[in-house]
Amino acid sequence: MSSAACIFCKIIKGEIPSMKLFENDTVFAFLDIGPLSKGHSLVIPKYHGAKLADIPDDQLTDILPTLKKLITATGATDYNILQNNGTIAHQQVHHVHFHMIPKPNETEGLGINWPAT
Ligand code: IU
Repeated sequence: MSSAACIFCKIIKGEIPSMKLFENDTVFAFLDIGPLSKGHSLVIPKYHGAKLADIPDDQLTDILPTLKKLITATGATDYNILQNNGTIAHQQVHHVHFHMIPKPNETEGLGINWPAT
């Protein structure tokens, strides 16, 4: 299921370009266009739904393993996983997405190393 008007569905379909990091049958991962830190990335289910409770269980199983891949790829040792649902909760894009936000070590910095080894 996808929504013609949804910007993240357009990113999944390649109609809008993105810095893609990973893709399989159910998930798509890419760099956030407005990063809060270097390596800030998003993991989204391909199934279109605005909030987590809208997504079938079998469309969510690859989300956490993909977040782990991004953590490994950035080399992040400290990071936040964030997932906003609803306008009051500061959700701006109404297609479920999980943020992976590295908290950089100021002396080392962070680079992206992809694919993860
Ligand atoms: P939020 O959880 O809905 O508040 O976060 C939306 C995120 O989507 C935000 O960090 C944006 O920078 C990001 N984003 C993006 O990466 N690419 C886009 O085309 C759009 C938003 I629109």
